[in-house]
Amino acid sequence: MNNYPNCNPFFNPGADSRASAPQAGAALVDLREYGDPPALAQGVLGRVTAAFRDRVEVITAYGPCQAQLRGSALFRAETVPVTGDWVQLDYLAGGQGRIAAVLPRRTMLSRPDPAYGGQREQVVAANFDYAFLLSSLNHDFNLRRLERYLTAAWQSGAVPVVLLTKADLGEASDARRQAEAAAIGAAVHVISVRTGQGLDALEPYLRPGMTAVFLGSSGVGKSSLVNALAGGEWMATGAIREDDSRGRHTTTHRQLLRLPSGALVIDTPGMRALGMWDVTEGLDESFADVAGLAERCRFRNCTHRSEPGCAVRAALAEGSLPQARWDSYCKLRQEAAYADAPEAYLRRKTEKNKQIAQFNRKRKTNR
Ligand SMILES: Nc1nc2c(ncn2[C@@H]2O[C@H](COP(=O)(O)OP(=O)(O)O)[C@@H](O)[C@H]2O)c(=O)[nH]1
Ligand SMILES: [Mg+2]
Ligand SMILES: [Zn+2]
Repeated sequence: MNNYPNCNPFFNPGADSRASAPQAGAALVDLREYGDPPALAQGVLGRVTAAFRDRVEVITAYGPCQAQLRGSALFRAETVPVTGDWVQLDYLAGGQGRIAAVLPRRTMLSRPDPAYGGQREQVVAANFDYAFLLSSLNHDFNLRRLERYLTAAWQSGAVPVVLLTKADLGEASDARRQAEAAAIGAAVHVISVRTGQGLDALEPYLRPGMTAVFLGSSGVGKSSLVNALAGGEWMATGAIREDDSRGRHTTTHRQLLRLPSGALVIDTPGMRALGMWDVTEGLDESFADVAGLAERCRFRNCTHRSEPGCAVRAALAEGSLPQARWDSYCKLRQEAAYADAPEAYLRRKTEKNKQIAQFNRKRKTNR
């Protein structure tokens, strides 16, 4: 669908395309079919359908094309275009486009870049309306991971939708109940690409011009679902090694496709780990139950450890807040603190360790 030949975006069969910048005649493509195109004062507008290290594939009003990144983007001095981005293209003599600017993103999902030891941001995809969070119902199902994805999805600005996949392989009601409890405010659907179960329920999200990004571990069935919705083998899928429920990494880049319904979907390779950036805001949404409890503590700055009138500890004691969910919240909260301000976090931590060491020394000498 999007495997375009290397072609000139501004190609105008009537003009000498090497001599002059585009005077492209009739537009071939209505970009509204590719989302919600922003206005552009100059240059040619395009949406990135696939992103690679040094170039992108773009759809423009004059058809699909390849475009190079500017040198400064390669060295990450400026925004690196990702799949789903709207970009302004310049014409390069020789029949290639070049990215002049990445337009402001409406939504985006980012994580600490594993290639830079987590010190830099890696944007996974941009300008999507829905984040489909896929989790398979075989041994892959992991509530803690789902909580992570939910938090990042809320943070992205899009609407998360949880899809429990491979319903044909097992009983779904337990996982569904757990997912619904964790995914407050997000819809949960149980689906199977094998049997077609639950696919109808996705129609309301897949309206013309809407973009959905597919997220989840490798092997959960993202590409299979994209293919089922697209009605063809557009994305490669992998046989799964059932012993450890890990799929092979068959999807190697992020690809935006247009479905027959008119919706856009972005397929992504599985991510081994979804780190966290600046997620405090997303946390309070994905853990709305915990945040709500904390508001009812007697003390505003309650640490939920030993204060009287602590609503969190009360809920833990009576079991209405599961201990595992609380632990998970505390862990993500700690990571969020680190992501928001790593230096301050490390300073606090070192400070605390010093205090503990001092305390232990004192205890020893007092004995
Ligand atoms: N039984 C069953 N297997 C599925 C289903 N969806 C995908 N699979 C299989 O799971 C494996 C991984 O699928 P793939 O789409 O490549 O996963 P991705 O890595 O998330 O893109 C493939 O062998 C698929 O055939 C499903 O609904 N039921
Ligand atoms: Mg895949
Ligand atoms: Zn409290």
